[in-house]
Amino acid sequence: MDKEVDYSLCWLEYSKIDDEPYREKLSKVVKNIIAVGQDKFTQTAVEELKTAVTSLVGFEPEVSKEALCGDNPISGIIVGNVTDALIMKYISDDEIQKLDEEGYVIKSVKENPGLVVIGSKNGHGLVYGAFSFIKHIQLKRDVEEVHIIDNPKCKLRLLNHWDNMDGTVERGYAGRSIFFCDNKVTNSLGRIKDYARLLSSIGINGVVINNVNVNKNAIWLITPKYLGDLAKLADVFRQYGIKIYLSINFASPIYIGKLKTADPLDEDVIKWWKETAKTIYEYIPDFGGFLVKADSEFNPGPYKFGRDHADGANMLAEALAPYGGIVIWRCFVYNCTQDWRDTKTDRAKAAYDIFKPLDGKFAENVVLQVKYGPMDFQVREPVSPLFGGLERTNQLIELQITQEYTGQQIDLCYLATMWKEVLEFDTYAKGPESKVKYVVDGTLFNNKYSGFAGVSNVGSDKNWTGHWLAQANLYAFGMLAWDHSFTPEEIAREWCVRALTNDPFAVETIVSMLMRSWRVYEKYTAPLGIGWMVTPHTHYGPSVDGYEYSKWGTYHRADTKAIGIDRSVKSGTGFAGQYHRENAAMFESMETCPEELLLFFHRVPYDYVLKSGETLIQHIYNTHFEGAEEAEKLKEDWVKIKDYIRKDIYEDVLERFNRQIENAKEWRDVVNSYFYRKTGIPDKYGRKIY
Ligand code: GCV
Repeated sequence: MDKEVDYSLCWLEYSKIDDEPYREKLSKVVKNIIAVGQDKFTQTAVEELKTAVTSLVGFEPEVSKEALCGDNPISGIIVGNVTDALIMKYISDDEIQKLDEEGYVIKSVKENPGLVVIGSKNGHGLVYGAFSFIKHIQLKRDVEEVHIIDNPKCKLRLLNHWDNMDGTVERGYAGRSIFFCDNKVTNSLGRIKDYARLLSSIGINGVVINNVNVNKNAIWLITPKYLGDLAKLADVFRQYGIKIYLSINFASPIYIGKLKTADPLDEDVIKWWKETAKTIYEYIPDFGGFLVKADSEFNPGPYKFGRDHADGANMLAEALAPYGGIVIWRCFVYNCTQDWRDTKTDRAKAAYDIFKPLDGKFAENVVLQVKYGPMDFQVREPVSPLFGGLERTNQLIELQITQEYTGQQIDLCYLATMWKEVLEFDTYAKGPESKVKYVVDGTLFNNKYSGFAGVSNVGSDKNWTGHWLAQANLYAFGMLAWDHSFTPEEIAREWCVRALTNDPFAVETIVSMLMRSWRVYEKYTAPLGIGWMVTPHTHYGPSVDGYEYSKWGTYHRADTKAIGIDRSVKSGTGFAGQYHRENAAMFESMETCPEELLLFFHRVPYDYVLKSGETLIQHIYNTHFEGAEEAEKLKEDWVKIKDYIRKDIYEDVLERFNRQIENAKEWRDVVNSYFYRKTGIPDKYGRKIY
């Protein structure tokens, strides 16, 4: 595949399979590809299989069409729709019944050894099926007896890019935007195609390409000024089953339409959005829809016009409905000009207070996008009470793949372990087993739209994600969005074999490093769920009081006796009461509150004894010493596998670990000194604090 600049293809890099007996077996199957249909998805699937086989096995397979293959092909991969006669010959009605719209079957034919069939109900499924088979052979799985029937669990599997048109990426740690440069849409479509391939191979079916903070030129993306160029991007993505979406500015009718208002109930405003939608769909017939950050962090929204979020979202939804588009409306709404002296206002409560009363009032093509926690992507937060709280509203979970608060792709932090805990959280909305995963896959409340939105960690860097190992987060996001039953460990292992090395010792070492990295990061940063304590604005490195006297609603309120926020119903802000009964009771009391969230829910004296038998202050010291040591251990492990890793990757990652170790020490010393000075209580093990 032609590349304009040098960059990695991550898990689609395809180096030749070194296991000869396996390659030989495989060669029999992959020497022919029989493409039943002629549509663009079949072409994509065939092209991908051909590229992969050529590199993995070492020869170019023959591609033939239905007419040439006759009734009884000897061996090869048949790719086609389940309604095609040739495919129907091998795939039973029963199997077809099990397929959803985007699902696929991969099956070796018993009566015809050496023949593998990939079938799906629609084109997207065929592309997913092709990528799945490629994964199958990269992982050297059996090709003689393969039988996979797979469907995505969630309908929407989206990436949000916080890319600005000047080429910067808000909270981006991997270089510049791959979509925009100098206020223009990129014409480097080769890289976009490779991006589409990577995303499609992990099941992503939509990308929002611009930042949710929509300013300046980006406001005009929804106009013909940019739509022609965007249509070219959409063409590339379409080929891989991915739709493009745009973030919009709610006040666009004023900025672009020269109207006096953007009031969602104003006739002219309604008309303006309808015309805008019509124009967009003329350029991009399968445009996904709008993502909206409204009345949030200085972005305009319906409040400005005396309306609520349902009024705003539904008006836009009506404009998109004739074309099948959706409105994704973010719930990240809170008072960002709070007085820190005000102890009654609790930012954690805001989203639920605002959106719960609107439950059931949104149009059927509106989806609410809810950050996993009630604050803002901290290393540890409770699950947002909107999951399980919203019972009659479509919803997406918003996860942050980009490591804004989790080490900025300098520090290693594999986020799948955190996401998995979030997904496994039981909301009790309909009794036990009402887990977040069943909210976001739409089954708990029978939603028309639901799924995952991940804030992308991708940029123009050679390795796409800044830290090579941060590719694992992108990979894991796609895998979990496709099927939340995957374990973080199996995802890490798969990614590692596909993208880095297949040496068993190296693989197990890297998997272990990934699996412990979130906890390591948590240990040396803010303790027990209190969050923040980061350097203001940049959000990397420690500043314990950095956000303490700010307007952002992000306080730990440490004094000489205690730290934490009382969010109980009995004596605090009442946030704990936003959960269903079982969880409300659990969070309400210090004794039953999970300890990792203790300071999020409670104000705790430093001499409070934790379940480990250590006091709170001692726990803070211990975890910070441990975290810094464990960061060094990550580097030591990496050094051990030097011989199994490509030299440039090895060196790049080593450099990141050196920086991580410095960061961890800085955190350890700043946090420990802060609490030692506040409390005057020494470390019982007599370690040097500063
Ligand atoms: C895109 C946090 C980040 C902002 C981000 C915002 C959001 O506040 O620091 O950079 O803005 O979340 O999610 O909208």
